[in-house]
Amino acid sequence: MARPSIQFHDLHPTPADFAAEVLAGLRRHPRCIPPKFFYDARGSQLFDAITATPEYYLTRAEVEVLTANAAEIAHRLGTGSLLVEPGGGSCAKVRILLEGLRPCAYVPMDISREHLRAAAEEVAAEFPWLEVHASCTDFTRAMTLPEGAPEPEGPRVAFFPGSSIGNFDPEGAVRFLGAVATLVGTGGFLLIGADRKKDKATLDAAYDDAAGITADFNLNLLARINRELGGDFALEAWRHRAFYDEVVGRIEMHLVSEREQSVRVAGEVFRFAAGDTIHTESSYKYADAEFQGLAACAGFRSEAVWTDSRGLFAVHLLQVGAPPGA
Ligand code: AVJ
Repeated sequence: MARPSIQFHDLHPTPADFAAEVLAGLRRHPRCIPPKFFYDARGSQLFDAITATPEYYLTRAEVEVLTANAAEIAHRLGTGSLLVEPGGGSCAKVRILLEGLRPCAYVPMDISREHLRAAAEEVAAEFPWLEVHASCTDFTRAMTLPEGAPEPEGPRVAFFPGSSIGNFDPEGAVRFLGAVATLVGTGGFLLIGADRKKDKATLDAAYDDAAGITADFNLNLLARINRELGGDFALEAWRHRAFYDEVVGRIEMHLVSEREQSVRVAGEVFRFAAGDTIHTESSYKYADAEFQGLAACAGFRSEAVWTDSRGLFAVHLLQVGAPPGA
């Protein structure tokens, strides 16, 4: 059972400055804190619990789509591809594709070093034929292939599941898609999950489950600030609010101050009136044609789009066309 361990490439990404970003976000109006800070150990657990709630359909729907279409996806991509997963720190959904796809190598990229290392080793153990080149990097700053990644016979393929694209505003999404297009090059592919627009009731419930797990996930941000930044948020004086804005086409999550209060974070005092909010997440929803339009702005054309049986969630296969003038 001896097999080479994974290749681990460490680009030593600069960790996010939690204190600086929280303070900057609390000084701003409207106040906001970036959603990337949800995912401490407790937040990651709570996110996993969200994906198991009856209301949060996204994960189940995407897994259904990938499972039902794994063979066709593999057929369209061919074997011997180089499969890259930006933010793929847990190597979870890619398992659905690996057996059929048989890529020449898999390159998960993530900023979270030990999480990435453990997940990469697990996937390598589970698929002994697979060459794994884990790359510790902040893909939002540097999306490059690690040195030593093989030159594939087949195409370069990026995989970005989960509707994580929804956390970007549309301009940011085009920028991200452009970086992916550059990474995979002309003829390269992107397989990406995007949650679809749908009725407000379904979306509101998905982000405000009856068991209150999404509320705990949102409020955990304040607990994290208290713990890590010497904050004194009174957790009982804050409430989770999530709603779908049908005009903008996005979920907004906020933390709402239940009363007038002042809060100290890292020595700085912030005053909140009753009803003031901190915007903690946006999650954009896209009609298929709308998403294809964004992708076109970044140089992709649509090869295929698959949805689940209820039509809730889309997985898009996009290919980089020849650059204009080529
Ligand atoms: C991980 C960003 C895709 O927006 O649906 C779930 C995060 N927030 N419930 C999403 C999330 C609240 C999730 N993404």
